[in-house]
Amino acid sequence: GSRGDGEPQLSEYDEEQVRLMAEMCIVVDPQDNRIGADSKKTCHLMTNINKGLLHRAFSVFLFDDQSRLLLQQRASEKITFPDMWTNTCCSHPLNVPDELEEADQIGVRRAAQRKLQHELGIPYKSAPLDQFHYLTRIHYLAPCEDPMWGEHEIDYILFIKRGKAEDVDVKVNPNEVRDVKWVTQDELKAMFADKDIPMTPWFKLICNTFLFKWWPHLDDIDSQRDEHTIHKL
Ligand code: DMA
Ligand code: MN
Repeated sequence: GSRGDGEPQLSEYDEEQVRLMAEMCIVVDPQDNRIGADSKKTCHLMTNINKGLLHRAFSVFLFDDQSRLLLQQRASEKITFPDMWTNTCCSHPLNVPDELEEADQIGVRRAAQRKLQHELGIPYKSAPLDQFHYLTRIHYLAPCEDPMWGEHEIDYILFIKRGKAEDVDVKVNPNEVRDVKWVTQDELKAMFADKDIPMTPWFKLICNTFLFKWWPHLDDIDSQRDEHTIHKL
């Protein structure tokens, strides 16, 4: 909640998640040009989003050898979108030299590797930088259930296909992730049809536009790439 003076009270939230609110995100214009940096907290407050503040993000979709997608349920500790089901891993490249590098989306790939490890315990060697397939970017805005918080991002979509599900060494960080689940296309559609299963807004948008069009092409996924367009969803 807020004290009523516009400055949100973070003390009611999980201490570790509050600490992460100090991370510095990359602020961009609608063409994804870097125009500055601001804290994760500042970037996710709807008061700032409503004034146009926009930041860079990524969404990883990790598949096994049977083309099943790994989903996660966000931890109850998350300040934004707690307990919702979503794609494998999402976060932000940070305003540090390694993650600002734009050639071949290398900064975003490094951030994806870092967060797969942090949220799901997937070792760096199991997610090599050159095995992420960058597909396209989406631009979306979505408030949280608590309307103080929200997302307004240019989101880089990354696909990565691994081997057997049992060999993808998932060890969840319980402060980030409550549950995980491997799903086929039909199983994901069934989850969507169940109104009692909460899904994040960006995952819904990607499912309703591109995901089921891309999924049959996993073994030739670069054929689906649209690297220049920023899709306004
Ligand atoms: C933010 O994800 C990124 C997208 C694409 C919504 P997040 O809230 O899971 O970020 P973090 O894990 O850094 O809190
Ligand atoms: Mn964000």
